[in-house]
Amino acid sequence: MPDFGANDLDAFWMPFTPNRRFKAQPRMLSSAKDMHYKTPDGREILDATSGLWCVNAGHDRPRIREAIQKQAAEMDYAPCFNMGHPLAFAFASRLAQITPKGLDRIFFTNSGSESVDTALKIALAYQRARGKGTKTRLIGRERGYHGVGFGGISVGGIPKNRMYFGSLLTGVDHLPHTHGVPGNLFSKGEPDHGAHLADDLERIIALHDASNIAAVIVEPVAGSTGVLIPPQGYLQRLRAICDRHDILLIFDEVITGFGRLGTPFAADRFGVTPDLICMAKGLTNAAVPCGAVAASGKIYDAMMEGADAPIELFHGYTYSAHPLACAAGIATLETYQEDDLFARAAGIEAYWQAALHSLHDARHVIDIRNLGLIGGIELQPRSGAPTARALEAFEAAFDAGLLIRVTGDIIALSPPLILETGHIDRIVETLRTVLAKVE
Ligand code: PXG
Repeated sequence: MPDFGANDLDAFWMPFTPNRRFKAQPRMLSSAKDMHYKTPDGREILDATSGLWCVNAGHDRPRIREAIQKQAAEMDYAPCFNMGHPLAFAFASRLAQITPKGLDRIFFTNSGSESVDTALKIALAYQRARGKGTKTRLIGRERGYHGVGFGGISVGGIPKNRMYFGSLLTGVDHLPHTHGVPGNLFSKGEPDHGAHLADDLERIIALHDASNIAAVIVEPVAGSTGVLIPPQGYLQRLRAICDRHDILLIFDEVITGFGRLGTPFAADRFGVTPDLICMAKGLTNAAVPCGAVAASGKIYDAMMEGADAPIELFHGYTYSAHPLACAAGIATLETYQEDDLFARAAGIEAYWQAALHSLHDARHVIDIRNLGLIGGIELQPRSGAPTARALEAFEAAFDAGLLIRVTGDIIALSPPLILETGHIDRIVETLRTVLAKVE
């Protein structure tokens, strides 16, 4: 095992990790620049996952680093409860310039999970503020990932993320997920079939009545569950049904925001405007933890006008609009703009798609799907040992100098938007070699 100096591996209880397996054979990252990490023993690792879908502009961007350093020297922290600091307002205004039209009220959080719980709470409080207090039910989707707060796992649909944690929120229903529709295997971009799955929302509404339903929340493209691309027309149909029944639509864009699909938000790519957008990750290029919820003016105004107390929303975090996060966030948005990174992602999407689909005949591969700079490669699970094959592929890829992400038996890829065709070639070649080797 490499020498980690004074480090002992026992104390750190690692998140979403098989701790004992990892600690028997640790994989460490010690520095990062642009498209690459470095290990403590100096090996370069090509980052095909933007960390965890978050370092969209690539690692260690000077503008972002310098903004954080400057802010740390100027003011480390300031409260935002009944106080303000200029960067918080500047960051919100800046962000509101790239959110979809009308979604220009920004509530800051520190993570995607907090953004989700914030959006759900805003949805409930909004319904009440406008005199529709019976609208309390929430609708998520099977296989959805909305972080790890109790709200998020309640509307989420990944069984293992829910089953250990008690009774969760009551009053939640789930739409069916959109995967496995006949004719959709190896789809390039949005699959042709499956828009009708949105109609299940009508069934849930018929059961509970719209007068009891506050909001529907979905990831426009489901990421963590293994890259599920929405069928053509599906999100448009969800929006139409929500409109028809006066139900809020929340897009969880923690992964799809900030250029991942070649547009600022998935809402732009699909031409569907939700009422609330959850974001995090690429918001600050992950350099400082930060999340946000963008709400429509309609929601904000109703909350201001309908409030029955001077504080209109009893919600917030010590670190909402933390000065370092605001500094990092403004510099991140400037970096995206200066380097035109969203358009860059759109420009390289066709090459990415063709390269990924060239793996259709690689060993173990049973499906490939893609949109924007996202890719999913599904492997045939090993008989009697689901997830083992993908985990071994992950470990073998790391040994071969490539960082990928696996979930179940699916490889999920989401490289920084700065990547070049040569990086794509390396990703695909390494994967082919790794898949040939893994049993
Ligand atoms: N919503 C979505 C859609 C996410 O993808 C969260 C909420 C929660 O964000 P925080 O910041 O609380 O983790 C996420 C997070 C993976 C992976 O490998 C994905 C996430 C987190 C960790 C790993 O797929 N997404």
